[in-house]
This record gives sequence, C-alpha cells and structure tokens, in this order.
Amino acid sequence: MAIRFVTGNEGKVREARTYLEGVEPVEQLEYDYTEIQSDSLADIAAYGAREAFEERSNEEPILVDDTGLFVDALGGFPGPYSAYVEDTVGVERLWRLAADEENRRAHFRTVLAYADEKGTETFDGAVAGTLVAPRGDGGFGYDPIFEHNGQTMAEMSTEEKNAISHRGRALAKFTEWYAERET
Ligand code: ITT
Ligand code: NA
Repeated sequence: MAIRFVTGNEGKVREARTYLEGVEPVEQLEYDYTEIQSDSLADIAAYGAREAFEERSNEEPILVDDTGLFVDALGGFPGPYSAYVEDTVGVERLWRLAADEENRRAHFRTVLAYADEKGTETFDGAVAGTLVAPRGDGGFGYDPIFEHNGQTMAEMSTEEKNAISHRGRALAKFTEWYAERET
C-alpha cells in the first residue's frame, strides 16, 4: 500500500521515494496538520501524523518529516525555526552569520513519524557537518552550505545524500521497523 508523505516539500519526497524504492511507493499529500507547541520534534511529528491519518481516514499509512538545522555557535539556531528562517533570512545570509564564527559546526536532525491503523511510531536521524559558502545545485534548502566529508549536500546525488543524511538515517530505521512490523 502506498505511503502518503504529508509535506509541502518536494525535496523530501524525492529523497524518501528514492530510499523506499522497492519497499513501498511514496505519494505526496498536502495536508496542513496542527503543529503542537512542544520542545520535542518527535511529539510534534507524531501528533501531525496521527491527525493526518485520522482526518484523511482512507486507511492509507501516513509519513510526516520534521527537520531542523542546528548551528553550534548560534546556540542551535535556527533549529525548530529552520523553515521560517529559510523563508525570511535565507540560506546565504544564515551562512554569513555563521561565517563570523570560528566554530562552524552544525547538524541536521530529522524526525519521521509514521501512522497507520495500528498506531504511531517515530524514527530519528542526525548528521554532523560544517557550514561553508554555498556550493552545488542539487538537494534543497540548506544543502548548499552544509558540508560533510568534503562535499556539500547540494554536490551529492540523492543516493549519496541518503547514504549519510539525517533523513537517510531516519529512513533506515523506519525501513528496518517496517519490514519487521506485524501486519
Ligand atoms: P513540510 O513541513 O511541509 O514537510 P518544510 O520545508 O517546511 O516542509 P521542515 O519544517 O521540516 O519542512 O524544514 C525545515 C527547514 O529545513 C526548511 O527550510 C527546509 O527547506 C530545510 N530542510 C529540511 N530538510 C532539509 C535537508 O535535507 N537539507 C537541507 N535543508 C533541509
Ligand atoms: Na514545516
């Protein structure tokens, strides 16, 4: 059965579709789920996935992805505000903020929440890297300024990014659980 990936972000869908090829088809679903006030990315994603599953109520399993970029020298900023900061300040200016710092370490973190008639499960993944001046045309979002092992994520193919990324790691945990779950 196809998994409905609830997101407005096509880059996320491309990565999940590539990762889950041969496991399940992935379809994008636009649904404006409630973002509860919480410090826990997992609680936010789980609530959203549950709500999407219940509101859409046509039995198809739901996947939600909540991701943030956390810059060490900026106290973890933009973190939960990553989408807002990309839309307002932009990736180039976030890089310039970090460029003033000696410590340019950062990490991405993703929480995936999966909901079906049996319940809701969450899976997380993180990757550490260094912020650099923008390079590369691939990926999306903050990928051009996030370097890991000498390449920015925008210089990687979808497969290469999936092999090391926050989302790829969360998808690996999800896939393992999904294969073993009771149906
Ligand atoms: P949905 O909530 O509709 O899924 P979004 O783009 O708003 O889409 P997030 O809130 O999870 O998703 O994303 C936070 C920000 O981080 C947003 O600006 C994304 O473009 C960016 N982002 C998410 N995943 C990323 C990745 O793998 N590489 C680079 N930037 C990413
Ligand atoms: Na969002």
